[in-house]
Amino acid sequence: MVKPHAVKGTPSQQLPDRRAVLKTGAALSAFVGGASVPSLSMAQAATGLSLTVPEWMKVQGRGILSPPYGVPSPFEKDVVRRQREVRVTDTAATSFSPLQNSFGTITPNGLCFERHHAGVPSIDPDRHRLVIHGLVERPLVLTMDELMRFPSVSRIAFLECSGNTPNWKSVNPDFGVQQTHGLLMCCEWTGVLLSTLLDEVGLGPEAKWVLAEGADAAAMTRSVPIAKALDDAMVVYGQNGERLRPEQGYPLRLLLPGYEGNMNIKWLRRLKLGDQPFETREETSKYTDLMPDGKARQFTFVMEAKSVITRPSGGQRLSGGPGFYEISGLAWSGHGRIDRVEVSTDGGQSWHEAQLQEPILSKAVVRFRAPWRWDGKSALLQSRAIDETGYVQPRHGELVDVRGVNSFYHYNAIQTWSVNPDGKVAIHVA
Ligand SMILES: Nc1nc2c(c(=O)[nH]1)N[C@H]1C(S)=C(S)[C@@H](COP(=O)(O)O)O[C@H]1N2
Ligand SMILES: [Mo]
Repeated sequence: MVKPHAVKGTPSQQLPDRRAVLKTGAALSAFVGGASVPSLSMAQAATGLSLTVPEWMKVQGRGILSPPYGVPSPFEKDVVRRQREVRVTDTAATSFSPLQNSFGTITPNGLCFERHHAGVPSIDPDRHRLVIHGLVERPLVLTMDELMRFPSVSRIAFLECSGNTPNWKSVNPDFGVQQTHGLLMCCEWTGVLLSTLLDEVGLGPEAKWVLAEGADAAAMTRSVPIAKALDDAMVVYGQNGERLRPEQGYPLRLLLPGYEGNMNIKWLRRLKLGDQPFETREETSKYTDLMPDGKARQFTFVMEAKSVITRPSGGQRLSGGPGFYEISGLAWSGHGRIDRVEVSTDGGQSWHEAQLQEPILSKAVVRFRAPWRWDGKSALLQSRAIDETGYVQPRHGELVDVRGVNSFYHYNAIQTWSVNPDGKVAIHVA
């Protein structure tokens, strides 16, 4: 029984037809409508085995406040951030979010990826200050308490390091989605619109760029065009309903929705208005893309549309043999909303529109899902995102044709996972 494909934005609420669930091998198409689950668990339930009373039903559970700040079940101990290779230093280092274990769209605070150039400073919020100066009428020094008195806003936005997915020249056959795409997070951020603060200080007529500086030992700085500063830039102190985590910039960070991660200065202490970009430090001038003709693309701030299947993905296994599996993943665009996501199980020869989970927010991660009946043969799983500007996520060859292979940043091509007949899923090495 094949049910009509659910329309975009509507989570499937149809329960599988019981006989359709148990029916195997009858699917004509690789993509099935509605949903079904493997029959094994039902068979077990039928034997009554799963009705024995487990030990945890025979004793009282642990009490409240143990611990006062909750942590995941110990059975989830492997769902953690990881590094990709052992670094020489762990203060100038990177950790990756376990996207393979993610559900929905929000990254839990303890799993947000980390990118630090000089470690996580330990900042006393009472002694932290935000200075706004340069081409302004009334320079300002704000305490955190003062800053938090300004009108606030909350928005959900993704943040992706422009070094995410280093697939320009080759892929590492051992990488799963945590290693290939884990420099990505999506949080609900709360803070003050930068335009509100700039209104308070009064912008000088010459002000065209804003220098943002962090209070870490790297004193990381980036320059932000004034149009972005006046549009949707925020200085944020809240992350998913609590104060920012130290790793994410406690007590204050710059948030530039859709812009490359690096410009979202953490531990923000200074904003200086000027009439040109302030790029001075070597670290920031590196954020360019070297093109085949030897020229470098500069000011490539906006992260273009991208998507990846998180389940099934490299390192996972289709453990139930041939049958129904849900393909699920994430899509995002720094240019706005995701318009649609298409999924292929034959390496891009044919595409099927995936369901998008609402809400579909501008510059936020979207969860897509597509039902799939695996026939037990080799398959190549891909997803491609199309954003509201009409931009289509490119194939690797299309991207490389334009950009060459000398870039390091801004790789956003389609990712391929291969499924072997034994059920093992791995990165596809072309
Ligand atoms: N002050 C400061 N801000 C910083 C960095 C840093 O090292 N110091 N790293 C940048 C980089 S390269 C990225 S990708 C993001 C990472 O943010 P996260 O650590 O919250 O994931 O922060 C950016 N802001
Ligand atoms: Mo980054």
